Amino acid sequence: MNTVATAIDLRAIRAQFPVLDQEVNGKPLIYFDNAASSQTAKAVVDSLVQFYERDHANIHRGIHTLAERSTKGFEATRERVQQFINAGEADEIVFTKGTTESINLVAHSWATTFLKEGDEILISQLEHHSNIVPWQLAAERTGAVIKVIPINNVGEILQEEYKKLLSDKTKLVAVNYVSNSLGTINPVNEMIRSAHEVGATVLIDAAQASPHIKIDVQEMDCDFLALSSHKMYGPTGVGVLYGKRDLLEEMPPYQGGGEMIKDVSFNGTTYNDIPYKFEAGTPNIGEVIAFKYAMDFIDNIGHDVIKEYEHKLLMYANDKLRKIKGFTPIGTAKNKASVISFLIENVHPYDLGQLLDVRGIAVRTGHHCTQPLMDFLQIDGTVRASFAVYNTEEEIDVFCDALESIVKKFG
Ligand code: 7TS
Repeated sequence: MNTVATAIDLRAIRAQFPVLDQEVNGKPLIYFDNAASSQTAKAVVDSLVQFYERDHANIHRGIHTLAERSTKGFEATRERVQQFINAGEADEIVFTKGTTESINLVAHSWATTFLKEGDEILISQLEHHSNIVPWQLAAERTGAVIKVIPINNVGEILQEEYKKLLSDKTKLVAVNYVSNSLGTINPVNEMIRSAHEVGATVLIDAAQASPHIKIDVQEMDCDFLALSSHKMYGPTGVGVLYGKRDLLEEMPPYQGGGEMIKDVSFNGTTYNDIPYKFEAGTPNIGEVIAFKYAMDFIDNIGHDVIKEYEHKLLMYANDKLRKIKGFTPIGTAKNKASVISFLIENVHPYDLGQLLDVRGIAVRTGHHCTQPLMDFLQIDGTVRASFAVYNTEEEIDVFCDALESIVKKFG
C-alpha cells in the first residue's frame, strides 16, 4: 500500500480510525491537522461508550460497585501514564484538562509561592501562548522577569545564547519539547542539565512531543512536564502534569473544592496528599479512563516505529513540496517532527486553507497560537500540515497535486 510503510501495518492502523473513512466536500478526507488535535482511536471511543453506557459513577466517593469500577479505571490510567512517561511513582501524575491547565497549575501554585521580585523565568521564542501567558501572569503577581531565549532563522533555539542567559537569577526554564508551529525538536535533555547547573527548575511542554517521541521523565530529569491526551489519539478534556514528588508536596493547592481536602472546618482546612491535592472537583472521569487506550495504541505500534514512519512521511512531503512553484517552507530545523509550515507566493494562507478544504484536505492556517514566533519571522501566519501515524504517502500525493492546481489558478 505504501512504500515507506515497511514496519507498519497501515491498513490495520487506519481501521482503528473510522473517522478517516469519509468524504468531505465530495472528496476523501485527508486529515493533516494532527498538531491541533489528532483523531481518536477506536478503542478509546469504545471505552467512552462503555463508561457512559455501563460504568458511569463518580470516583473516590462511593462504596457501590459502579463507583468502585470507575475509581479503579481512573487510577489505572494514572498508573498507565506513570509507565508511559516512566515517572518514579503514580502519585507524581496529576490529571488536568490539558497542557494549558497543567502549565497554569504550575504558574499559579509553584510560581506564586516560590518566585520573588527580580527572579528570572526563561522561555523560548518558539513557545505556544499556553507557555507564555501563564508566566506573564505569574511575573505580574510576583515581580519576576521573563527573559526570551532567541532562535535562529530556521527555528532552532540558540544554545549558546541560552547558556548566556542562565544565571543564579534563573529560577525557572519553561520550554517546549517540540514546536507546534515549526516542528523543531528541541534538545531538552541538555537544556535541562544546563538549567539544573544554576539551580533552576524546569518545565517541559510536551504537548507536541508525546505522540511522536518516547518520553522518559526520569532520564530527562525534568521537574515538571505537561501533555494533552487529545494530541495522542485520546479524548479531549484530559491532560497530565507530571511533577517531582518533592516539588508537588511543597506546592499549595491550585483550586479548592471536593476531593483535594482531608478535613474541612470553618477554623481551617487540611489538604489531601498528592496528587489529589491538585484535583479539585469531579474530573473528566470517562475520558481519563479512555486515555489509557490511547497510550496502549501508541505503545502497541511503538514510539520508534512511529517516529521513523512519520519522519519518512516528512521527508517524502518535503521533497515533493519543494518542487511546487512559490513554495517556501517556514522552519527547517535539522531535527524536526512531522510538521510542515509553509507559505505559497501570492496565495494568502487563509485562502489556501479554504481551497484545500474544498478538496477534502484539513490543514491549519494562521499564527498557531505562537504570535511572538510569527513576529520574529516577520509573517502573519503560515499554512501548517502535520502528520500522524495513520497518514500516508498517497495522501501527500493528493495534497501536493491540490497545491499544484491551486498555484496554477491563483499563484
Ligand atoms: N503547548 C503546545 C506546544 C501546543 O502545541 C499546544 C496546543 C498547547 C501547549 C496547548 O494544549 P491544550 O491541549 O491545552 O490546548 N497546540 C495547538 C495547535 O498547534 N493548534 O491548535 C492547538
